Amino acid sequence: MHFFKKLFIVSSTGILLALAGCKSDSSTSSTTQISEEDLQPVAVPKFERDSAFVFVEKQVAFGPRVPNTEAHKQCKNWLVEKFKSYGLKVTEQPFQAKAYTGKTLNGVNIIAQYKPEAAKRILLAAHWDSRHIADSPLNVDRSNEPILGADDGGSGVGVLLEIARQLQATPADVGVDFVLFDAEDHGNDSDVNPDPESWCLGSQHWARNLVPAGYRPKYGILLDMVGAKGARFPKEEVSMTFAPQVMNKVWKLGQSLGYTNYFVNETAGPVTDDHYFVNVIAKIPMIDIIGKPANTQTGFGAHWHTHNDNMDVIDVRTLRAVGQTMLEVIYREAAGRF
Ligand code: AHN
Ligand code: ZN
Repeated sequence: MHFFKKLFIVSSTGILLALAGCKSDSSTSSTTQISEEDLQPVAVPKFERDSAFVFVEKQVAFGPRVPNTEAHKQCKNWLVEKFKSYGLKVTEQPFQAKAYTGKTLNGVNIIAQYKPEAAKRILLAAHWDSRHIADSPLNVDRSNEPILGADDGGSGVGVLLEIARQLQATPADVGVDFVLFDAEDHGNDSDVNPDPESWCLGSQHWARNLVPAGYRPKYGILLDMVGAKGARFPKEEVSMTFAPQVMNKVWKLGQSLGYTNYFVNETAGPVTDDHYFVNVIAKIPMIDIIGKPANTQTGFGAHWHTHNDNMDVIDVRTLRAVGQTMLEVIYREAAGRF
């Protein structure tokens, strides 16, 4: 009897709840080996998709966030103040890096810590800069002008800000470090001379100069292009190489919440994104949730690195699918159930 009861408990939520109700029966006996704690459902706050949308809109309103520009500086100040207003400990990590163009970029990584004293920590990241040119083959005009990057940059940051807001409203027993990388998108996209190291200059700097020093989270999750209408997130290869368990758990959680059109069980080739350098240089296992539709000319959405990457491509349902899944990860991690 004992054996069967246990089997039922782990296999059916309905029966689990029914048994949990029979408290007088089991409180003194050893019929169940599942602790009271395991029976508690994890309470996860609701991700407010409209709030995340407004955070994307606000970034875009500054104009393109290209290093060495006034819009970049203004947006940085706003991001820092926003995180501070949610009670986080914010550190700016300024750096200089030489771009492939020969220009010296003045970058700033932004680190915002929730419960900096907590031992158990996770890393959530996105890039906050936007691309200096619209060099996709699909772009039609003004190719040498910077893009707004509503999806490419803005979306991930918008989702993270909303998560920070939720953490202040509903405390979680886990440390969360938000890292906004700068100068991710100032790389060389030429086919003739592909240069992976020209991308992700902020994350390369951070990975070599960790803030906080000696930082060792359990794992990291990078959000890149997580706001476009109809986005698909295949399991990207760098993520699957360095942190397959995290990847599979996050995808399962997203699917369990009903976001099956977004978190698809497909694989995609490797992307040189911030998580690559965090994995390779800092040796922190990190995955990338990145919008990557199947069978497109560029490998990314049609708006990628074009002037169409503006608020018109942003869909609150996509922001919510990612944001709610991230909240599920955080509050489950806090309950020791991720
Ligand atoms: C390259 O195109 C080499 N990496 C794509 C990383 C990226 C750019 N993510 C957003 N913009
Ligand atoms: Zn980009």
